[in-house]
Amino acid sequence: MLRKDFLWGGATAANQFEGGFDEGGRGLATSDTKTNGSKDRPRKHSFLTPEGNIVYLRGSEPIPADYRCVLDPERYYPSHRAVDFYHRWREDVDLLAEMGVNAFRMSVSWTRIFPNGDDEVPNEEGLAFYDAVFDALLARGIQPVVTINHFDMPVALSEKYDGWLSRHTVDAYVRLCDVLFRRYCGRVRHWMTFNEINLLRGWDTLGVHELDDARYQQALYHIFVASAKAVALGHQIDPENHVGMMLAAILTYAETCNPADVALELAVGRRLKWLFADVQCRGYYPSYALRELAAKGIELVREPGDDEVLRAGCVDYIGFSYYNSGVVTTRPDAPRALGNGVALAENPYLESSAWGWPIDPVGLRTTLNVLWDRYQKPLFVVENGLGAEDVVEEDGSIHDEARIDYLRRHVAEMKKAVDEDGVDLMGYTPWGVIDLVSAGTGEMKKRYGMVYVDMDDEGAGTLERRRKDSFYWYQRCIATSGEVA
Ligand code: BGP
Repeated sequence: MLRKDFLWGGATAANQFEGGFDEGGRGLATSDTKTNGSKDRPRKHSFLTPEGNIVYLRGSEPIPADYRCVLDPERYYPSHRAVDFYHRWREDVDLLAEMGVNAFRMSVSWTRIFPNGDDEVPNEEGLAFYDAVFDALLARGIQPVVTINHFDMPVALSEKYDGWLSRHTVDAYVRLCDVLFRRYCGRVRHWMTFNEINLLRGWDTLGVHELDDARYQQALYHIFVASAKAVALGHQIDPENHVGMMLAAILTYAETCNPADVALELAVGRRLKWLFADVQCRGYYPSYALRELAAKGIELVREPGDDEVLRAGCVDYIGFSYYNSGVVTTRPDAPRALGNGVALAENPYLESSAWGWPIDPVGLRTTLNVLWDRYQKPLFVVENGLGAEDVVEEDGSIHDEARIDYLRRHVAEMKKAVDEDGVDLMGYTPWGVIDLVSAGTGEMKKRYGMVYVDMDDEGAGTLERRRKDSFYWYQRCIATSGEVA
């Protein structure tokens, strides 16, 4: 049986959902300089070169230190209006309430609260916006579940301090947390420090120029320290706070029982996810990671007391996203399959979404078991769902059978993990419950929602909200505690 206080909800992120990018005193974030794209056309950031030209680079490319952020008036940047939650939150909260959820996962926009990331005083207008949203949710019996940092950062911190490469950013982040924990004390009880901490790999999420492996490892170390400090602070300010981590839980299978495939799967798993969960759940770097750093000749710059900080900042729970699994193989010519954050080898036993992500509901049950066995911490599925195109019928209805099928099968496996395997599961918040901009491609047509938003890939549309068939399915799913699955 699911817990009595099981959280049924939906998940979003500010840079994909909120909009109002230059309103209410908000400052520029790295996500604001990211264009839209498609499956075959990657999203890029616009920069101004010292010669005064605008150039476009992917967040994963090393960005020269003397490039400045710039907005190109000719281009469409999806984060600027996103789906306009900033102005439509009342209607959206009503829709969530009608759906029957008791939790709503959203992130705060750092630059709405500290426009430069580290201003002397927080921006009252930004804080008041989240006051209003949280109060409206709570009035409808919906608990806010807040991701403190989801895939963006203040441009000012990147330009002045090289983002997470600097210890200054740790202090700025902890100050943000301090303001959030105090202001929303008693109203927000569930927090996550960093979204998909194992996928923070480019300029947009790290703010680091000239990124290479050594600089990445240092930035990551700072993020671990910042997260640990946030956990301890959250507990100190309100012992009722649950402060969790958020992992892209990419389940990997070895392609064959060839010991070389199995050994490679172990190594890939460590690099892809275990390092991040090990540090955040156990409070120290695992030996395999220390050996790897030493072998590469990377020496992390640490401050006295950091070890204690990491140990004292173990997370209360593991929030994770689960969309697909992937296959690891030593065969160099194995065909690749796309997936959340990383492309691995194809799995002939699975079908894929229209965006090429393998669909593996049983893998969710496996993932829950593996995480539970390894850490014995409460788990929270904070993202799951099918990115698919929707067709609006003439009468306005949307028959998203494939999405219902995906969700139904995943909920069924999730329940088995609880009922038959004894996993401790806190809740389920499927991704993009109200349609929002895709993080990977910046498209609007890659939809996850149960509520349709009338907007296309270039930002045109009325933004009107419409209930899909999955809306009514999820309503029944929640009402029956997942039985309709
Ligand atoms: C995760 C992110 C989300 C989200 C989701 C779906 O990686 O936490 O922000 O967008 O994946 O990915 P996409 O939007 O690329 O389909």
